[in-house]
Amino acid sequence: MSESTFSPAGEQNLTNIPSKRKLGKSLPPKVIIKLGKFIWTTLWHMMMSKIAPRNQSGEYIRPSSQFRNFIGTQEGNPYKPAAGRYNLIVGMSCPWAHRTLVVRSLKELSEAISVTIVSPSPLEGGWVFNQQYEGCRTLAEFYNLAEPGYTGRSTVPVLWDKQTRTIVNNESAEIIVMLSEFNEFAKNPTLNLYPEELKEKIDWWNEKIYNSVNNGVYRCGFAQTQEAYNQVCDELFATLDEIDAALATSRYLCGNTVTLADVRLFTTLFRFDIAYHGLFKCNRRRIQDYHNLGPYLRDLYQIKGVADTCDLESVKKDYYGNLFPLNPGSIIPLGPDITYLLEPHGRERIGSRE
Ligand SMILES: N[C@@H](CCC(=O)N[C@@H](CS)C(=O)NCC(=O)O)C(=O)O
Repeated sequence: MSESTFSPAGEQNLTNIPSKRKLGKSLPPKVIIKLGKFIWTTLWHMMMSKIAPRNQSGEYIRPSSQFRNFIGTQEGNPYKPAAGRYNLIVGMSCPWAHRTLVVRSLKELSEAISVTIVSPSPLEGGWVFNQQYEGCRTLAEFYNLAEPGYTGRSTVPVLWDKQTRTIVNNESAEIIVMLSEFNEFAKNPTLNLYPEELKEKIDWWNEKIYNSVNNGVYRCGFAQTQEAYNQVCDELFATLDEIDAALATSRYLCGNTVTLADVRLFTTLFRFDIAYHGLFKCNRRRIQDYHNLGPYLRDLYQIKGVADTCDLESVKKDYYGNLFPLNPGSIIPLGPDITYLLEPHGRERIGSRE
């Protein structure tokens, strides 16, 4: 809304308010706008600095994850692979947690690795367990149980070791590597999402996709200056254009086989038209309007087990309802209808999935 279109909409209702309180009537619109803008902008920056630390030019800087142990069979490693020992804590709206669910589903690890779901609490400003877990109500309490005095972010996903009661790892990029090597307990052990011969290519895509796309959408949404937003939005769409071009001749990012690079891209693409396009102002184009990215998203969505990990309602509710500084009214949009994700994708013509 521009300043010139401002009209105190509640003016008629003010007639029942004692005259001393008719602030809206006594102050000229210009003053109300200036005052409102000043108060809101100051509050907005204060709140944004809590949810989204920024650098000097107003660009969002994502804090790094702090629990970085690996599950493995090496001597001396206390975290040995085992069925029933580890638990994944996830929020259904979170794209980083979603990656771990996709890998767990593709590798058919649901009997070996359990899942606990947390939901965001707008009042507490963090995740809370749907049912108490390890005696904790909030994820912040849980992080403190794992590491007393912990003051970092209490993020999902978390890979929890029930045996030693410690957080093994809270970095999704590493958890998905660990899970894809859990073959002994997987019902789909032959699927290799990180094959040796493709590692270099997967890592190359990963780096590009993390900065400009996975984190790029957040950098757009959390930018605190116009310049920072312009720059990251350009970078995001330049990368999406580049990926779209690559997908013209390659069924998946690294050929005819699905890899961790696709998993990482998928969870951001799934949320793009639903939340990032509107709430994060990533609106130069929708994914479904891309010539190759749209069908590619449908292709991945239709792989057995993937759609079950996608929770449209949580994505809408959590992004629009909980990121207060970006959507103060917390109105959750009715759309989009995502049944198009089930339409034929036609990607077989590029190559058959291996
Ligand atoms: N680097 C982490 C990032 C995870 C992350 O930022 N998760 C968000 C939800 S989408 C979160 O839990 N945020 C809570 C907070 O920052 O307090 C990963 O990839 O695992």
